[in-house]
Amino acid sequence: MQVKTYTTTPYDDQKPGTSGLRKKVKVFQKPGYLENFVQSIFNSLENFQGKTLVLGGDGRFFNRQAIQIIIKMAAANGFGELIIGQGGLLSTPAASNIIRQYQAFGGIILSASHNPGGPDEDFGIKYNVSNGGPAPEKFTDALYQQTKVITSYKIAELDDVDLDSIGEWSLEGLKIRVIDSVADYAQLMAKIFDFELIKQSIAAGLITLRFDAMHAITGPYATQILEGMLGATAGSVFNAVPLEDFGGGHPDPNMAHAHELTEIMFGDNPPTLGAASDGDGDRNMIMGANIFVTPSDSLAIMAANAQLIPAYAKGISGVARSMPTSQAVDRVAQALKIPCYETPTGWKFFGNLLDAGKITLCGEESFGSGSNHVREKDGLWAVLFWLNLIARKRQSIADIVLEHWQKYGRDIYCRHDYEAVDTTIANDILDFLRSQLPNLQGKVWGDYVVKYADEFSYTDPVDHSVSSQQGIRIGFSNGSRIVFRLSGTGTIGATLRIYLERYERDAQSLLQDAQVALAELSDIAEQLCQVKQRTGRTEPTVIT
Ligand code: G16
Repeated sequence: MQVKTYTTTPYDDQKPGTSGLRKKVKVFQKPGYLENFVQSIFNSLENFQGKTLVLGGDGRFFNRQAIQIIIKMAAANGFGELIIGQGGLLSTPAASNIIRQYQAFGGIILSASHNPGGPDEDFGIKYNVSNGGPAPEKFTDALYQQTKVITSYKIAELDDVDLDSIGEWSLEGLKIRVIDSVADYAQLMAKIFDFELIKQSIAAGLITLRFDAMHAITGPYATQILEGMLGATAGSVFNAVPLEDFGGGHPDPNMAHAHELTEIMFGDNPPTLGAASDGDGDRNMIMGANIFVTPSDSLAIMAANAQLIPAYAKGISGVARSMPTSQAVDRVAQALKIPCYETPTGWKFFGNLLDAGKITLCGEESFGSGSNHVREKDGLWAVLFWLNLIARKRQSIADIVLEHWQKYGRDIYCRHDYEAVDTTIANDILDFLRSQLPNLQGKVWGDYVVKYADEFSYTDPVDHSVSSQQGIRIGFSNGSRIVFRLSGTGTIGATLRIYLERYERDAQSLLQDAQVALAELSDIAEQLCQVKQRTGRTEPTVIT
């Protein structure tokens, strides 16, 4: 195999964020930009010669070109085998499964998740390790150091690989396997859930559903599983064809962006379940007829009912949630007498807990939930969980949620995002918040008395690594919380996220509108961070 070494100079902006490196496509198209990052990944790895690398992405613009470049770089650097999703497509959870199932050394996943796609939009790349999960911070820190000192990268002189034909062949000593992107994942789902029961419930008309694939990666997965294997009516999955620009949409499954689904679920004759997934298939939104289930509630309800699902029938060992996720699941864990871990934002922080068997289920407010079946959050898995749950309980989603609140109380929750804020202003806001922390305890706003105010720091219970500066928490004596942090996934300026949470136990108040119930906390948040005053904005860019 002919290998060419190209000299290069470092780019200074290749620090991975919450989930890999995300930038505008135009940035990735700069000479050597992608190559520098990929070579830096390889330079941070050891003992991979002759081993297997999994490759796939969410199909967004630049996916195919990037995959051809990475194939040649992986070959030049000494990988022995590449497993690639057909068409260069693999959802993030499917890629995680392939890494585990085929015992690969690791995988490169190309995605900017829920961010828009197209020539002027976003692209992303991340490395997953042999457990199938995102590389831990120790690795991404080392990788960042490599990007700062890189001087050359290697590319094998090979023809482009035919990504569209399933098969196996050898290319000058390198084994290449192009696999069906959906088949292994679909089989895994059939092992976890009671497909027969769901199928019967759908056939009997007890369950109807609509799934918005948002022209993103889950289209083929959802069509095969929901319509093909479970018998949902043709067309139940809509926006099902993955497009390089997601049809011009923003593939983020929330009520702001999945508005078509939202209209169906709050319209006449809504189906039993409505769901959506994101660009790379790891996020999910769950809706019932006239109800939106917050991701934090969804996690809590899953934990409370896990024993109804075949794979979790013997019980769950523990649960985890990211720090800004509501405390709803904590209450379930307490009732089940199992541990509940609070981790920083980022799925990578669940990996050690899952590997060590300390938790079975985990989730985040950012529309992500998952279990020990893979090491990524999994959008379609969550949808199947809810379908299995409805089929077992024979209740509507609204009734399941209400019953849960009646038993555990409700953590009324929402997140306010201020996007594309000038980075200096955003950093000043965080500094301003930090400066107030020592004096906040005991401060009173009406019913809200500050119990604690701190900056979240996490010590991993398995490898004892410490992650500090993971968000500012203000906790109140009535159980309410306000959390502030800057997003690690945006590509323009900074995104300030404000997470609001209020606990309600009173049966008469369970059904309140979240925005109304959280209005006072939102005012307190503004007094604390002054985002409106400092940016001149009058309201958040997105409320989820
Ligand atoms: C990624 C991470 C999640 C995180 C989310 C939002 O999700 O995997 O763990 O919660 O970003 O992060 P941030 O608040 O820093 O923007 P995804 O779906 O974008 O890959």
